[in-house]
Amino acid sequence: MSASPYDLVIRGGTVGTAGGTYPADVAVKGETIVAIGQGLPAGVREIDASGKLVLPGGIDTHTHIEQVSAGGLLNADTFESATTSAAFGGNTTVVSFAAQHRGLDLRKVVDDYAKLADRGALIDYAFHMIVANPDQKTIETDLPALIREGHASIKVFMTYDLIKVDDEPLLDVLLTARENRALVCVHAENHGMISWMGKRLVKKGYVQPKYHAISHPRGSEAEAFTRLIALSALIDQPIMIFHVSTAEGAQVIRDARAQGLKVFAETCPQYLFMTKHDLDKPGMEGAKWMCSPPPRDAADQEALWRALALGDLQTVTSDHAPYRFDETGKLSAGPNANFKQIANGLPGLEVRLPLMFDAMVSKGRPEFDGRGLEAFVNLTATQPAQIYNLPKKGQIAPGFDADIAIWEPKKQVTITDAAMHDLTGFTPFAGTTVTGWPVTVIRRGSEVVSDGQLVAKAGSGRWLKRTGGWAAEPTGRLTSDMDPATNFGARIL
Ligand code: DUC
Ligand code: ZN
Ligand code: ZN
Repeated sequence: MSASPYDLVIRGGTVGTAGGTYPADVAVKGETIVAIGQGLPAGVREIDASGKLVLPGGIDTHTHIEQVSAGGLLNADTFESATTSAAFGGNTTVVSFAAQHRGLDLRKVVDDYAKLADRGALIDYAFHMIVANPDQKTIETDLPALIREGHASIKVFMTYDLIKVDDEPLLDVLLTARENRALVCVHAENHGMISWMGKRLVKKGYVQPKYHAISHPRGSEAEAFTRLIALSALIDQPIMIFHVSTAEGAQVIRDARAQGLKVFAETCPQYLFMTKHDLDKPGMEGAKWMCSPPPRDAADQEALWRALALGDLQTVTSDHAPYRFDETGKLSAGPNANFKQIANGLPGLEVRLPLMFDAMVSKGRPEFDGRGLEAFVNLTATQPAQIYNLPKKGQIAPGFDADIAIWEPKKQVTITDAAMHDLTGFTPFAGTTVTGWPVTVIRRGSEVVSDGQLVAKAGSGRWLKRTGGWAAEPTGRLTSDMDPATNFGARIL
């Protein structure tokens, strides 16, 4: 009898891809998907997926894991706890941050985070390099070398006193990214507006968590997006705008893309399912809903859903930023801290996909015109892989990594603090009931979660080297400011 050609066959399920949904078996050899079809020969191992959806594992491209904040606060998760939580939520890849702070050497920072992830991660991972110290060594030596070594994305902040990068060094970062073929991700809010509002509010005694939402004016987002887009267009460098929260911000992105600019953008569940009113809770409770930018209004939620359906926004990430509701996290400045002293961020790795699946597939958000499942896969796995240069991820197709989440589409789950596998201790989505949950999660052909049980070991995740191409080419069009033909022959780029 000949040996089976397949190590694993996932049999009898419905395969969901960005392009369509159809019944099929999926065969895996080693770490790779090798065949898709009906009635495939038996594999060495078989998983019965009848009645279930077989989807690409989720890719969460904005997660803060085991990260030290600019203020010196270590967040609650380790790579082991965060990636365990991610896997229970149907993910097989995360991109987190190697966070440089002022005065730190970027190469050492990247090495340190790489060691932590190598030891702890259960699913595959990559890093965005946060640049907060754009000195000559970082810009001219470390960034080019690290990009060449496979760290193909950079993150910068336009706000936050201790890490913000002003326009001129931001241009340096954008140019270095262009010359070395990396994507630049940006936290874009107008620093002056936020800082001024925050000081005024606190001085007048408006200190509860709900005033955090007021301290980030809606216009601070559109202003920073517009400025950032002008900076990136000047040197024709693709950008990714993180966590879009307002209708006006989404419109700025739509207009830029309509001009053919290489502007990508994401939003997050907190902006699709929460509003600023969630911060209005007794005492300090509202701190659990505090993130930056803050959740906005119901009309913004609707605008963001439309922007997702229109393709103006291409990914939905968690912006998982786990701070416990105690003195190690949110309340590190004491139980009566003002909102400026409370760490921003909320956990979301485990619930990002179920929340989106429930809205787009189970409840069938009308914007997606009956193609909610395809759009869900596209926004949470396929496009993230394409934009961030992960060529073997994000699709169920022969030749791709066998990163697969098997979903029970009718399983009802009420989200609770206790059920989460991260170390934050709470979820702002507690009490929400969703329909649809991933029950088995496979990473490169090996189960990480099997029928709701964790079976993978810490350290089995792998660093994803992102080289050999640039997922987001510049437009190739120079602005008149940079075109030698219109500026007395000067070659600035
Ligand atoms: N906002 C960020 O920009 N990062 C972490 C968490 C948050 O709320
Ligand atoms: Zn941010
Ligand atoms: Zn973030």
